[in-house]
Amino acid sequence: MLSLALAGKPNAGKSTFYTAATMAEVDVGNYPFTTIDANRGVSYARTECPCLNRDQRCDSDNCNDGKRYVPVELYDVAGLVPGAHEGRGLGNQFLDELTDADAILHVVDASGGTNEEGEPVEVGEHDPVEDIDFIEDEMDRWLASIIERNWETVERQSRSPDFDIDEALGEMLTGVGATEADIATVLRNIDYPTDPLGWTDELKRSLASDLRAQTKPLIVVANKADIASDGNIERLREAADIVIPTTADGELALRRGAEAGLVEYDPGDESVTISEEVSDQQREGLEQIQDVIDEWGGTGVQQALDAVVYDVLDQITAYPVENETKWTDSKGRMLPDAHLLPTGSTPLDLAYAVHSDIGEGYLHAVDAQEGRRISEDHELTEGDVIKIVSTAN
Ligand SMILES: Nc1nc2c(ncn2[C@@H]2O[C@H](COP(=O)(O)OP(=O)(O)OP(=O)(O)O)[C@@H](O)[C@H]2O)c(=O)[nH]1
Ligand SMILES: [Mg+2]
Repeated sequence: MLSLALAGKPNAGKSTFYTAATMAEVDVGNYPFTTIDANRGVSYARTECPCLNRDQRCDSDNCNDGKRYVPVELYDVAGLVPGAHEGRGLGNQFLDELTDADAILHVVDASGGTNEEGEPVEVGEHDPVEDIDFIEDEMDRWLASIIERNWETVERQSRSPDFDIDEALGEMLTGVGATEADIATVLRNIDYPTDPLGWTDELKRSLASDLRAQTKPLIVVANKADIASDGNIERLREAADIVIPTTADGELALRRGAEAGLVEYDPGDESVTISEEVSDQQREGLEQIQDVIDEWGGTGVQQALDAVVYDVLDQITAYPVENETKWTDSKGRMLPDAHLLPTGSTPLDLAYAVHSDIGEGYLHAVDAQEGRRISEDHELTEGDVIKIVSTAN
């Protein structure tokens, strides 16, 4: 499963985002370092279910009238302050927790109501644009310090006659969550000596930051958009590539309201239907959230998850089925599973994602929407419904 981490300054709203996105109970408080141990849970990316192309909607628990929710792992870690790589705040422990994240949702308090350390100040007093770069900088320094610590080992290995710099770096960097492909991509773009003694500190640092950019892509969640000035949001948008104005608090209220039957709302919807039963005060609160939704196209929570999964990590959703006409599994359930795969994936990749045995016994695949066989190296696209024929099924 893809793994997404919520990172950012203390008090930015990470745990609120996490609670809204997973509906798990965690501590939320208006003081720094409310969260100490990472919370891990399941959240979802939203897409259009292929059942919309049929007369009948599917019966998956993760589909609501064609709104399909595909599971991803989300985790909420302790707040990070400048200097974390040197152990400030809860420092290094937090950074280590990012090792297995595929991407990072950087939660920023766009209202400027918390200072550099995450302590509450007057709304607008702190400039959130100043918060944008420090996470990447902290991660770069953290990675650089790991590389520095392990460099001696690489130097020692280089005395052996069959030493290979790429192999040695590969071994070292897989430990911080990089794949062989990541390492190859990064090394292709820098010029470096084959003798580890010839590497300058600057070169090691640029290896660290290139690797971070490759393995930890990031978007900015401009949270507390309900109380942030439009000017702040605009300036954040100028300062980073992908910025999603968000009210995590608002999303949480809507999800709880939906659970209690007070509103009709599915995560990611652009409108909310408020029941007659709410109190005047509840109605006022809900209407304020609707204002944020109208202004930014959603509360931002679902939009941020979708942006990371589909735009940043470039995933597609594929639906394996056993029956290519009914789109069902062996138990007759229609479109029971959805798999996220990187763009460019093939039916064989999908087979392996379902189960390694299915992949190993792969014979051929059928595109169930088109009703025709497709080759092993055919490139899958978003929403493909695929029957895999394998010796293992
Ligand atoms: N106005 C507003 N307040 C919010 C929003 N999201 C979170 N908050 C408030 O911000 C404060 C901090 O929220 P948390 O979710 O605990 O923040 P955190 O980033 O997990 O903080 P640490 O665990 O201390 O790092 C709480 O008082 C939340 O109610 C939002 O969208 N709008
Ligand atoms: Mg927290």
